[in-house]
Amino acid sequence: MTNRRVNNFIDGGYVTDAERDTFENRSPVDGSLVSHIDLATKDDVDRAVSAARAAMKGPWGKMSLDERCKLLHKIADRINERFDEFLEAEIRDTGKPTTLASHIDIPRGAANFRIFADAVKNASTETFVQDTADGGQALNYSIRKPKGVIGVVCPWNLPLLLMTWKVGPALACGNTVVVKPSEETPTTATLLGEVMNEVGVPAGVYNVVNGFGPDSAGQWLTEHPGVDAVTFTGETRTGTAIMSAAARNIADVSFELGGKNPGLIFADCDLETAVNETARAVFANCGQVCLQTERLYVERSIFDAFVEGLKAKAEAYVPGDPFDTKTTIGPLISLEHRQKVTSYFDKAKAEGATVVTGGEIYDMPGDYAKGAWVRPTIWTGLSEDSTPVREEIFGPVCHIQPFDEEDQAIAMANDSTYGLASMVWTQNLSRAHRVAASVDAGICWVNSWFLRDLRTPFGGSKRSGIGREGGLHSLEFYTELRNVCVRL
Ligand code: NAD
Ligand code: 6OD
Repeated sequence: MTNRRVNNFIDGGYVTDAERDTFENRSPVDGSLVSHIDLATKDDVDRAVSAARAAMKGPWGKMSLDERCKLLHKIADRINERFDEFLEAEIRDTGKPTTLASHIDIPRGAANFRIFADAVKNASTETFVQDTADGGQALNYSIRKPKGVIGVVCPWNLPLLLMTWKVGPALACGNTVVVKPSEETPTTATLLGEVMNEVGVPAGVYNVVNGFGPDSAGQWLTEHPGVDAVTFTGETRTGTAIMSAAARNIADVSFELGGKNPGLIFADCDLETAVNETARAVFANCGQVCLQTERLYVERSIFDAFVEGLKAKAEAYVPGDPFDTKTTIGPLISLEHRQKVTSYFDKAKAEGATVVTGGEIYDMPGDYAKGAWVRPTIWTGLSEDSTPVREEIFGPVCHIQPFDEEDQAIAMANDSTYGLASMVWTQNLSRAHRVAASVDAGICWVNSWFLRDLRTPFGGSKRSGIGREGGLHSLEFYTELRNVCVRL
C-alpha cells in the first residue's frame, strides 16, 4: 500500500497489478483526493476466502492457543508503535479531530486485540456428570472450536475500532477473516495488513477486500459459500440484505445496527455534568456514533435550563483542521451523508420544530467550504411521531422533549423500533435502577455516556442488532461448542 493507492490485501500480500479498476477516496474536510482505492473483483473475493480457508487448515489452525494469543498482543504492540501512521490514516479518511481519534479510535484498535487474547485464555466450558440407565456414569464436557472463515463487514464512523472489535475476537478464537471495510474509510484496515506481516501472522489469516456493498465486494463476501459466519456493523436496512445473503449458506450472523437512542434527564440530576456529558453524547464525532443520543427527554422543571446549557455547548464547538488540537468538531463523512442530515433540517422545520441552534451548515473558509461541515443542531417542539424524532439521522442533532412523570418518559423512550443504547441522569438510586431496567436497549448508561468495559455484553435490542459482542459474549459467536461424552 502506498500513500495514494489502497490495495487489497490477500494471502499475506498487497495485490498491486496496475490495471485494476479504482475508485476515489475524497476528504470530507475539503474534498481533496485522499487516495485511489483498488476495487476488488469477484475473483479477488474468491481468492481471499480460499486463502483464509487454507490458513485455517494450515499454520493458523495448528498454532497453539498460547502462541496465537502472543501474536495478538504483538499486533496491539505494533499498532501502538505505528500509532501516528494509524492516526493520520484514520483522520485523513474520516476528517475526525485528532483529539478524538488519538484518545478513542487508535488506542481501542490496539486494545481490542489484547482484551480478546486474554478473554479466550481464561474462558472455561461446561461439564456434566451423567447417571446412565445401566447404573454407570458418563462425563460430558464441551470444547470450543473456531467457526472457520469469518466475513467482516464494517462501517465508516469508527473504522479501526469497530473492525478490530470483530477481528480481535475472531482471530483469538482461531478463525481467519476476510474484511470488507467501508468504501469511505478503507485505509487503516488495509494498513493493518502490514502489521500482520510484521509480527508474523501467517498468510491468509487476515485479508482485506475493498469495494462497495451491492454487486461488489460486500455482497460477494456475504453470500460466499466459503464463509462460515458474517459479522456486520452498519445500517439496519443493510443488515436485512446481508441476512438474506448469509441465509443462502445458513451462515451465522452477528449484527450491530442502527439506533435512535433516548436520554432521560431527571430534575434531581447534577445538571452541569448532565449537560456536559450530553453534549458529548449528541455531538462527539459529529454525531456519528451509533450509541449517541438523538432523543432527549427532560423533566419539565429543568427543561429551559437544560436546553440553554446544551445550546451553549453546541455553539462552543470549533470546526477546522482535524490535525489542530484546538479543533473540536470534524465534518460529516461525506457530502452525500450531509445531504441526508440536512434533509432532516428541512423536515424538522416542516413538521413544526423550533430550531434552538444550528439547522444549517457551517460557513467555512477557503477549500473547507467544499467539505461536509454541519452545525450542531438542537430542536424542540416536535411531536413524538414526527420524522426527525423517529428516524436515525446519524449527525450532530437532537430533539428535546419535556416530560412530567417517570412512566411517561419511559414510554416515550421505548416508543421506537430501535433499542441500542440509552442514558439516564438522576441522583435517585432507586429511580436509576428502575429506569435502566425499563428502557428497551442493549445498554443503559447511568450518569455517564460511552464508558466502556470491554468484558460486558454489547449489542442492540429490536432492530438494532442480533447477538452480543464483548468479552465472553464474542467468544460465543466466534466459536462453535462441541460436546464430548465419555462413558466412565
Ligand atoms: P452501511 O450499512 O451503509 O455500510 C456498512 C458496510 O456495509 C459498508 O462496508 C458497506 O459497503 C457494506 N454494505 C452495504 N450494502 C451492502 C450489501 N448489500 N451487502 C454487503 N455489504 C454491504 O452503514 P454505514 O453508513 O457505513 O454506517 C452507519 C450506520 O451504521 C448507522 O446506521 C449506524 O447506526 C450503524 N452503526 C451501528 C453500530 C453498532 O454498534 N450498532 C456501530 C457503528 C455504526
Ligand atoms: O465501543 C465499542 O466496542 C463499540 N462497538 C462501539 C460502537 C460504536 C458505534 O458507533
